[in-house]
Amino acid sequence: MFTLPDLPYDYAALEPYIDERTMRIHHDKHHAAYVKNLNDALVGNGKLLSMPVEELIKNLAVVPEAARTKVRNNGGGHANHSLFWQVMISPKNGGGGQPGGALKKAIDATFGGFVPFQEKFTAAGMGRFGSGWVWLISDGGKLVITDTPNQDSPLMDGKMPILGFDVWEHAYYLKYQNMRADYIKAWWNVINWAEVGRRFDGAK
Ligand code: MN3
Repeated sequence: MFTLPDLPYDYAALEPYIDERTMRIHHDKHHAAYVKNLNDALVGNGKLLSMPVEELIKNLAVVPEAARTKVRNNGGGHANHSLFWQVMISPKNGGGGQPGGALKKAIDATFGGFVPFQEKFTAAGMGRFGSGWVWLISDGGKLVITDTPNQDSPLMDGKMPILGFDVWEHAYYLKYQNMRADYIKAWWNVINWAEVGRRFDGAK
């Protein structure tokens, strides 16, 4: 059985950038529904129900065909949100700013600095039509910005996401309505670069 992980911080921890009500609905309703639907899709399949969700969505071919689309969407939703909560943190506890260490060096080398990286990532977020995610991927230590529709994950293509950004309307509509650009701008203040850096170091 898959289980909904607790948020690693209080629902209001990301205020004023991401509001408490959005976090409650996003975690307790949306993420919880992905977990429930994933369990329902695999009911009776003890082997797949006991896999880490990241391993499951890396290996969708092992899922019975009748359940595969449900597992793709809901397993992706479970994995993506589990990552999303981890790569954010309250500005009071170090959220925002810029990365350091090896990740900073890689961003500078790949994108020519943090600001050009930010611009490119923001453009990907604005350009993602409809629901989806923007990703920073470590492809054998090489950084790539990409985006996916729906709840698809780079893991489904064998790529390792180190930062994920939810641009579904449910992630921002209560506070920002149609203004996705304002949500993206706010989100930079709550990124947990220490965690993203750990994931970059671990992916190499
Ligand atoms: Mn979401």
